[in-house]
Amino acid sequence: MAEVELAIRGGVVVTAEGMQRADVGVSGGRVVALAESIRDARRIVEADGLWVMPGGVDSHCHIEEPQPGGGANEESFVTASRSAFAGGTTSAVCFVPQWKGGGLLERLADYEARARHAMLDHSFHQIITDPTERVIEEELPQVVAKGIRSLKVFLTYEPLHVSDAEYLRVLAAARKHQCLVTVHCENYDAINWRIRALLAAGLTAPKYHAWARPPVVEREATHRAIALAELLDQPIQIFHVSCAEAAEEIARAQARGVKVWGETCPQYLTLTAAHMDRPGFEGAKFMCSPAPRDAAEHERVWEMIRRGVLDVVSSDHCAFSFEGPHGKRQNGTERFDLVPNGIPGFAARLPLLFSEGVSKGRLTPEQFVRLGCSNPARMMGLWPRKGGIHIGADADIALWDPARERVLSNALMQHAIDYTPYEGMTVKGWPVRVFRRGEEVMREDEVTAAPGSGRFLPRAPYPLIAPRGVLPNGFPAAG
Ligand code: DUC
Ligand code: ZN
Ligand code: ZN
Repeated sequence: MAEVELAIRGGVVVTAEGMQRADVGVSGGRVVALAESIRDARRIVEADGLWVMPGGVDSHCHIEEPQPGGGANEESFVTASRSAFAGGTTSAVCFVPQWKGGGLLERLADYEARARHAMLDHSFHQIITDPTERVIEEELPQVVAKGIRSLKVFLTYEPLHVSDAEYLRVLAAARKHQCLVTVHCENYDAINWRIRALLAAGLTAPKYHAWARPPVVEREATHRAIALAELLDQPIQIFHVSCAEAAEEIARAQARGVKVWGETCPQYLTLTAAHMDRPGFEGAKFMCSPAPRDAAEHERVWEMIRRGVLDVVSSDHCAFSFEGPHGKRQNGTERFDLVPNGIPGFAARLPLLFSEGVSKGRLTPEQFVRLGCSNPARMMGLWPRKGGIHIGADADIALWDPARERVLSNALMQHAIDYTPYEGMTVKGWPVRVFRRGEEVMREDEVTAAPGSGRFLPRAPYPLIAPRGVLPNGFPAAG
């Protein structure tokens, strides 16, 4: 075998398909050899006792997302990249916003400029909040031509949510342009009705966030999102499923052959509504949507993962510091409904999934790789380049010590945010070295990648998101 640039030797290679003792040879940023022994290498990394796993793919994270009032999320592409590498993730798909009344292209140009500073490889979802004629007919084709193949719609949130008519319009456009549609499923009117009633009763503390959006509002919206996608024969992914009753809607549709997939996040496996009931305003640190449920629900969500109904675990990293003018207190502390939704979770995602999943016996190592690396890559059209360790793949590799125990702290997260909701939790299993396209970017918590070294990942049409060709009465509704 010709000399390789880098050999990772002596580890156990873990992929979605299995585990094997093998050396990994890397040249030109790609995996070029998997063999029992690779001796001829310019650089050798010893991985005895470590698991050699694909770099994580986080297909749902909000990074430096511009805000309608000016400014952007506190997490920049540089700080987010550092945090991602610290937690074993090497690629991410994040969001280009559209604001009601505005277009797509100006926002995209701004976002592209921000992302040029990234160290992690990245692609974009296009959020659609206002599918006007001009947006759909003139701008969307130009967005897709740039290799953006996933559209995101919100069925709740002021001012992001779309009506059913607007959602149908996005579905039809996605079908025409061969995109995936990803959906935030909660019922806007039901939540607002609950919020008004809670406020009128004087129930304003952070814990009432969960009371305003119980599982039924998620189940209803999940059912509706699937039914309308089925009407138009458009593949969709349901984002951040928090509870079994919403997942059951997905399972039923999957059993009918509908192309619908479900994602969940570590917060729905570890955090509970009780966290939002901490004294004072502390509960705001755990406030995200859908709301965290309870320990029994965590086990039901694990069961949905094991059944394959939920097949991606993303972070939904959407970070606001606790203190400061852009943080959780930006609209005061007196009303739960004015607190910005979202929690930081980039670095914690894979360690929590590994620890709660593999170390506690809920998942095999192969399942861990599927949920955190290869399935998100397949779902987003990044496979086979990302998400696996096979000949020709980008050499995005994380060396995990399956026995390393760590207590999660904000410093370990390496993000730009002043807290982590996982403070004090002990995890077993930790990524000790990370390579992105063959370059070592993290070693023992020290991130060494240069800002701007990340690459944009344009996506071509991929078979997973092709319509089935099954329409309720054969009438081609798209257009
Ligand atoms: N929920 C979302 O849907 N997006 C970002 C943050 C959150 O909590
Ligand atoms: Zn969402
Ligand atoms: Zn989100």
